[in-house]
Amino acid sequence: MITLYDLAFEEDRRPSPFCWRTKFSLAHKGLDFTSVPMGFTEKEKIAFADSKTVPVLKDGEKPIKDSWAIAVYLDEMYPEKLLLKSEMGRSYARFINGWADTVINAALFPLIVGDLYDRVRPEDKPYFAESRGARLGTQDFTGFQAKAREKGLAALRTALEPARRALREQKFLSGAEAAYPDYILAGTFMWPRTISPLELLEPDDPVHAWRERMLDLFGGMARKAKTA
Ligand SMILES: N[C@@H](CCC(=O)N[C@@H](CS)C(=O)NCC(=O)O)C(=O)O
Repeated sequence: MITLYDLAFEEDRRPSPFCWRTKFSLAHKGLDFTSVPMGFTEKEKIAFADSKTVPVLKDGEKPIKDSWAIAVYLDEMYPEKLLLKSEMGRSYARFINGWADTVINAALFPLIVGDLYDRVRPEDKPYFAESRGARLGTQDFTGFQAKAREKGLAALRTALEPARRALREQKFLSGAEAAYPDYILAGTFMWPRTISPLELLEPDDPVHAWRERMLDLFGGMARKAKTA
């Protein structure tokens, strides 16, 4: 039995971009799993994996932490439909992983931090305010978000240009079919989708059409998730 520990917000919203990478990966492999919701301040739930972050996966008795390590593990244990195909595929996915973490997620966070704060579980608000406040240098998340959106939305769209160029030529980042590079970026888009009314993309953007395709995968798994 596979269990996924997944970050939960108010009204059982599931915004974690890293957990979405794993949910797409499990669906890609057709693996059933049980999802255990946890708030920021319920870290005792994932102590067995020696982790302070989610996703954490428990496969039988084996704990695996970190979304990238989980993808590697799933390919090793369930090689039927690979997430990280060839050596070059794996290197490409590693590059996309770093790009999403350090460029795209970093550009997106200031644009949605106020909406995140509004929807975090009440019992997690002090933790969120302190940890994210220290990162941003303020706990006025609404004001910070409004200011960030003045220029930040255009900057984010520009930062997405490498994906846009690829998606003009091919259906998915991974080619004709989706694989882990797509799940990484799709996970990023699930973050705002589940907690913020902000629309990030123009309707004629190839990234927008790709995002629709990602929402449709696996019987509309991601589309069915609670939105803002
Ligand atoms: N490198 C990790 C990052 C995971 C991560 O940062 N997860 C966030 C949720 S989106 C988390 O658990 N944060 C806990 C906290 O801030 O206390 C991965 O890819 O799994």
